[in-house]
Amino acid sequence: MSRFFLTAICLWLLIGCHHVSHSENSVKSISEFALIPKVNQIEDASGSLQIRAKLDFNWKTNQNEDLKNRITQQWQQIITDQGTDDASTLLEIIIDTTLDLKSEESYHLEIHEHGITISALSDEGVYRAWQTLRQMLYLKGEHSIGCGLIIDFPKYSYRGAMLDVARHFFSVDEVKRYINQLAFYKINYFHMHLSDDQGWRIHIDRWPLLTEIGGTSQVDGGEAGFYTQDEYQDIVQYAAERFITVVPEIDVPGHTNAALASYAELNCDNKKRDRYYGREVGFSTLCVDKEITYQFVEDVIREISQITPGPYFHIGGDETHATPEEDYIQFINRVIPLVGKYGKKVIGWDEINLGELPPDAVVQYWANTENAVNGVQKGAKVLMSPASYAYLDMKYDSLTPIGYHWAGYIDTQRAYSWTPETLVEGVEKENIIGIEAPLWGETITNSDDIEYLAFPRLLGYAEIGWSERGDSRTWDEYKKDLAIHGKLFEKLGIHFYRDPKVNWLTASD
Ligand code: TNX
Repeated sequence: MSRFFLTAICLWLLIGCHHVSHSENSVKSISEFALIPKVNQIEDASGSLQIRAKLDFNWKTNQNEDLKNRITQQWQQIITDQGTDDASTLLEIIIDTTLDLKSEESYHLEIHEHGITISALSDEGVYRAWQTLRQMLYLKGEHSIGCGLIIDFPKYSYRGAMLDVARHFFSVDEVKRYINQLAFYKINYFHMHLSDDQGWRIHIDRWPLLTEIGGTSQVDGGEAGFYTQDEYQDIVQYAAERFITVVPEIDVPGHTNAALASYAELNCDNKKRDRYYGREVGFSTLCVDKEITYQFVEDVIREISQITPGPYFHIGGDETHATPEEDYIQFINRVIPLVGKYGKKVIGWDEINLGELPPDAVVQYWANTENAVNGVQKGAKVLMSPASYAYLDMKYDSLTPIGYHWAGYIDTQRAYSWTPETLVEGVEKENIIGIEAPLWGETITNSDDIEYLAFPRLLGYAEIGWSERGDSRTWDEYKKDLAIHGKLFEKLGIHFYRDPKVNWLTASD
């Protein structure tokens, strides 16, 4: 009798298990998810987890109320099906500084049958893990996700995107929209090109005409603008909530017509320049022999540094065709220490290698390999932004309606097909802090334009910067995952370029 009973239980269990595993066939195992950037380690386990609209948070230590609320809100935006019962999904957060993880951004994300556990050294790791999980929630299809463990960490600590708000002004909301999109792909630095010949975009208390005059122009005219310091701080804060660090750039000594149009005394001949609405650059320079030039630069660096929590200040330094080389070196050598004086590390375009570089300087490589190598030899680090691979303002092909092609066409495949540490001989992995994708603004005027040029190429840069994939992931493999992100772009309302090399899926697929 009892034997019969046992057999019955066993049978029931067997059938039950069978039933579970049968329904699991349609549940995606975690290794099947099209995660971009590709996670570094992933292991499937048996079983699956039901995903419910209701979230049961268990934040073990140092609960970050703001982050918790945002995760809850975004969860509920994605999982709208309330179901009929009152069940919830458990999300457990463990922040433990003694965990054996490689960086603050590293995390473990475990899906088990009773819930989801994220462990990290800090909120930053939790946030990166949340982006992975967010992608899984969007892509899961079914109500369940297969069990398993993801162990993830960044290859490079700097994965940036630059937006040029000087050639065309972008509103605070447009900037935030882009920052929000960057966060989804684990970009962690946002570089703002805040001044150029065509416009000066941040208010400086000591030099108010910079924005009163210099803030009114942009390429081809139209309504330009600038950020008050409060607005800039609002952007910085918005980025910080997404664990993105803002890097402000004031481009000197060239690319300064907007400043030279605002203050006569910054010009060697004491004559104000006209405002500039064109595209060609390389004609302007601050007057390097005047003391007031350095007062000006110091005021600007001080005021912006005081409202910038991040470690970097970018001094531009590119294309100074109107500044004789000797003058340029003299200028750079006076300005670099000012950045240190206000507690920041200096970044400059690769031309700044001509100056004396402190050990924490960063040279942003964009075109000239000699400059980058020379920077390395002087002990600086390199930020990789090779124009012919990583410039988001390059056209995809000859039909792209906006953008330039002076560095060649960059389609989605080309944007993905380079490796920072093998690109320039003499610039090795240990010299590189990471990569950045600049988006210059001469030809773009609104969020649609930004997104059309950034998406889908940005995902490739995000992956190159984040994933320790070596050469193991080919374009053919990557493009399959990318195709699936077409669905996400649609859901998120991202106006992207449907590169014909990719078989895009749509939201209804
Ligand atoms: C070069 S890249 C520039 C920018 C232009 C860009 C257009 C660099 C450091 N300077 O001033 O906007 O080309 O692609």
